[in-house]
Amino acid sequence: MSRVESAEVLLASPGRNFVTLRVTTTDGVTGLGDATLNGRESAVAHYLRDHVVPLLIGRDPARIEDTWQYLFKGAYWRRGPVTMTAIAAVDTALWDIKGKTAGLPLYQLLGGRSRDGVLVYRHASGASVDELLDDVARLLDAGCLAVRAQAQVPGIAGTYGVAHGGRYEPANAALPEEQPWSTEAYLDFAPTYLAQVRERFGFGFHLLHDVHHRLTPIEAARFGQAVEPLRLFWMEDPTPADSQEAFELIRRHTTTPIAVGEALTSIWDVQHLITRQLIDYVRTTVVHAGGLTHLKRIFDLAALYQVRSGSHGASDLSPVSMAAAAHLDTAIPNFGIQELMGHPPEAAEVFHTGLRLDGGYLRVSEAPGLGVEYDDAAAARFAEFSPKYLPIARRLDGSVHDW
Ligand code: EZ4
Ligand code: CO
Repeated sequence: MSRVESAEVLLASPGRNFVTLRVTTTDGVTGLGDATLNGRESAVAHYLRDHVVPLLIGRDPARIEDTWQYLFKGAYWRRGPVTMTAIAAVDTALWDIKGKTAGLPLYQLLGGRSRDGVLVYRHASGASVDELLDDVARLLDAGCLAVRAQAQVPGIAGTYGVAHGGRYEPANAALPEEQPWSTEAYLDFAPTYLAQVRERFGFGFHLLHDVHHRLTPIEAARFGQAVEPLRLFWMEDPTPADSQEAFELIRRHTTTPIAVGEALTSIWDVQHLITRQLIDYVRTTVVHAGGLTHLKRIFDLAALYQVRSGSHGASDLSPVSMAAAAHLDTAIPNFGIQELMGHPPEAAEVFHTGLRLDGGYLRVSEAPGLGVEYDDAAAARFAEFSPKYLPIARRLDGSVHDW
């Protein structure tokens, strides 16, 4: 019987830091899993090396669910992003191995194809409204069907989501950059630029916006009401979901759809949001929510309540994650949309994915498993791995705000 022979934690920084787990079986089959936790990468790398890899050696790689339960329940300590990302990396690698062993692309093992392509949304941003409008035009001209729009709030340097020099990479500093925040300025400004996007480009595409945890529930309710005529596809993370009940207040006041979950790691973190129908899209991901096994469990629960998937797909989720997400998105009945931010060009030298962007749709390859190859020679060219932090937000009075 095949056994896990080795598991390597691979660090590379092709344009940004990525942590990858590669599991190899005694049959010589390899599987890949993303283990990148933005700003906290080495915590997961050490968790894997010190506490997980020794448990994998000699295990039956076919026992994916059992391995998930073993790592989750065996840790004793519940959930947490470091643990859940480490479990996700193992889980994804084992699914990759199962697909390669079966000679089938992963979506076939997850129930087969439910759709021809995966609807993706891309990012438009600008330091001014004119710059944002140009960026939206660029994406629509390229055939994009869904666009997330973010603009710099006047006077608020470093507003979340705004690219500088064509690139947006929030974890950019050796120590956290501190950015100012004004809820009042944002609430006055954001609805006006979103309105300008609709005025210029109409309603023939999906328009999204990420509030990025910046509002209280009642402020979020006001924002949602203000943008109702713009028919957003969603407002994302209107308030932190530390208290899931907080969304009841938002929901009482607005029909603007809500998406939550990119920073959450388990089914219990979204249970109340889903079962009380407080959100419309759940943004949990393969890499941070315990892998394909656990994410499918979340999406199956969501399906019972007409909540659709809308997985996080920022540049800090590696191409391995994006491939895994695209396979799951292809298979599940209640897929909604997939974020596709894209990666620095160097990442494509290390990770060869068979993913294809075709108009507004992402398509998986028919290669067995995830269909991703890790190029060790290319990774060696990007071996220098230095810690990078996400920014910190401070209100104008100097106190810390949710970033
Ligand atoms: O801030 O991935 O919707 N996307 C986002 C991201 C997150 C980063 C954090 O690592 O909110 O840009
Ligand atoms: Co977000």
